[in-house]
Amino acid sequence: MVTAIRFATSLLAKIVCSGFKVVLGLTAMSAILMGTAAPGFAAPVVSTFDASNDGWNISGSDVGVYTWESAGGNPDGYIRYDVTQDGAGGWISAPSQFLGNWSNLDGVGTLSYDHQIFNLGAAVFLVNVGAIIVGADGSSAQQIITLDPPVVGSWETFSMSILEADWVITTGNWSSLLANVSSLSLKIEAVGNNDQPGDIDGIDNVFLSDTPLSAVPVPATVWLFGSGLLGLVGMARRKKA
Ligand SMILES: [Ca+2]
Ligand SMILES: [Ca+2]
Repeated sequence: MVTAIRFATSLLAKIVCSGFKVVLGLTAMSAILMGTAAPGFAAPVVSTFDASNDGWNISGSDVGVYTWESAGGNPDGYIRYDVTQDGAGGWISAPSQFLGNWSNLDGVGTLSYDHQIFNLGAAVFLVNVGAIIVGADGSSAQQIITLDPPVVGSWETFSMSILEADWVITTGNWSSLLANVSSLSLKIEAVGNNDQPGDIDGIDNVFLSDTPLSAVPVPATVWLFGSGLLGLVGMARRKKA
């Protein structure tokens, strides 16, 4: 009897041990498989600027003053740029949490932000906003949205699909750009002023999502759509739910 129990215990130990080896083997194999796949972008990421500038680069050699404001945004904190005169800059640059491998956002992702023109300034000849992305390989793409006529004094949301057809590739290649995005810049200075006294602008609620534009869930406090069509999509979704 004792021998039988010893045998059964030993057999059980062997089975557990070999099962453990199989588990170990599978774990090692999946680790190898996972190791070969490039890590995707952990979307969504958002900057509300409510507690700080959230690591965005708002310095620069421009003719104007960048500040983080704790109130007056959409809501609360935001980034503000008071342009004394047109300069070479007028862009703010994203911190590392917005950068990296965007390949999994290709064709499905959405980049959006809120912008307000507080003051147009003098001699207005062009008003636009938009984004530039640059890859570690030197590839770059931009999407510029012309505002005609511009809305002054209220927050507007601008949303861009991460879709090659929507961007102008200025250098290199879309796929290799997305494989390692090393820089994302948003145009905060919206108004061309022909070197006359400049515009005053703000940016709030930068949002990078892995969800298509038409399916982005919309917290009402963050998303005040500039587009009536998008507003209708949002309403349709709420009705269904
Ligand atoms: Ca805010
Ligand atoms: Ca300007």
